[in-house]
Amino acid sequence: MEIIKFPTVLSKFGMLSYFQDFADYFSEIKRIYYICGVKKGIRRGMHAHKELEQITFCPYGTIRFRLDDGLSKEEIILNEPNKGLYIGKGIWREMYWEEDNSVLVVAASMLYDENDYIRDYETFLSMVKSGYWVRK
Ligand code: T46
Repeated sequence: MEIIKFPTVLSKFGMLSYFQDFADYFSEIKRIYYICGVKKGIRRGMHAHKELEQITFCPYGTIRFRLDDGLSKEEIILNEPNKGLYIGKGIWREMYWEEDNSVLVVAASMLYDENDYIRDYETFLSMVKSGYWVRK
């Protein structure tokens, strides 16, 4: 997990943020998806990924992430358009919509693959214990 501050250009016409140098995180963006039309109070996520790595940001609204590597838990609030969050493999995530219609954009290192999901928390914990992921 890492917070990323996107370079931002401010002018009287508004704010432009960009992110182009992602080689420190993963080699290629294979997929971009976004989640919108979500009401305040909704929780999404509740899964981990075997291999997928992602960079995510919230260009509009407020979304709270609860991240869990199986040993410790951390909460991150995404509420600024130029604040990104890198989520590595093997991290259990839950996302809480703190404002109606908050938007989540995600750049992903792999194509969509349901087999990469771990949707059962006990299975996730047993994979952590077995050393499935080498933690940095
Ligand atoms: C993640 C968090 C941050 C697809 O068909 N293609 C896709 O690229 C994605 C991401 C999802 N789907 C399907 C799979 C489900 O039938 O869309 C449905 C909703 O997916 P899910 O319940 O996994 O959505 P979230 O919001 O719980 O999780 C998503 C991503 O799936 C996940 O990788 O890390 O956002």
